[in-house]
Amino acid sequence: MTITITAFERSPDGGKGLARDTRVRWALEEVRQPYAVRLVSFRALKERAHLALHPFGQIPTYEEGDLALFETGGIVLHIAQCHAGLLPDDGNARARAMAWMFAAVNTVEPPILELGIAKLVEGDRSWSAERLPLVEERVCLRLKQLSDRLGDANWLDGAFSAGDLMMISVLLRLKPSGLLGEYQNLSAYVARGEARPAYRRAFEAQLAINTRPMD
Ligand code: GTB
Repeated sequence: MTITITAFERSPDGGKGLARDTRVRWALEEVRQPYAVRLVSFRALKERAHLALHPFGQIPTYEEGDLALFETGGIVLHIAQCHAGLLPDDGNARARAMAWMFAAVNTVEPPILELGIAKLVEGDRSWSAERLPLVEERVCLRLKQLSDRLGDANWLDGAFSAGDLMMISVLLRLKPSGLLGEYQNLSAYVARGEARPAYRRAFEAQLAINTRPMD
C-alpha cells in the first residue's frame, strides 16, 4: 500500500530540514519504505480537506490505505512498530525506546520551541532581553541532563532506535542557537544521526523540494 505524507510546498527554513516532515521521512528511510509526498500550501493547511486529516491544520500527515495519522510522535511510532529497524525486539528495551520518544517531544522539545518563540516572535518586546536568558537556562538544563545520561555512548539506550531519531530531530532545531556546542557529546550525537545514510536521503529529498524553482 502506498504511503503518502504531507510537507510544506515551500518550507520557511528553505530546506534546512527543520520542518517536521523530515523526521517522518527519516523514519521511512531507516525502514526502507517508499513513500509519496503531497505538498501543501499554508492556505491549504487550513482548508477543510486538510483539516479532515489534521485537526490542527499542520504538516506532516501520514496516509496508508484506510489509515490517516497526524502528529510526528504517533507517525514515527507507527512506522517503527510496523517495520523492523527502529525498535529493539526485547520487550523492556522496546518500552525504553518508546519512553525516549516521549521524552524527546514532551520533555526536551518544549523549552526548545519556547526558545524559538522567545527569539522569533517576542524578540522585539520590551521585556524580551530579560526573558530570553531564563528560557535559555531551561533549554540548557535539559541539555545538561541529557548530556549526563548519554555520556560517551553512541545512542541513548544500546542500538540506534526511534528514540534517538526523535531526540536528534528535536536537538537539530538548536543548531543555529549555538547552545548545542556547549555539550560536545550531544553535538557528536547529533552529528552521528545526521551522518546516517537514511537521514541523508531524507534531508536531500526535502532539500530538493524546498530549493526547486517555483512557477
Ligand atoms: N506536534 C506536531 C507534530 O509533531 O507533528 C507539530 C506539527 C507542526 O508544528 N507542524 C508545523 C506546521 O504545520 C510545521 S513543522 N505549521 C504550520 C501551522 O501551524 O500553520 C514546525 C516548523 C516549521 C518551520 C520551521 N522552520 O522554517 O524552521 C521549523 C519547524
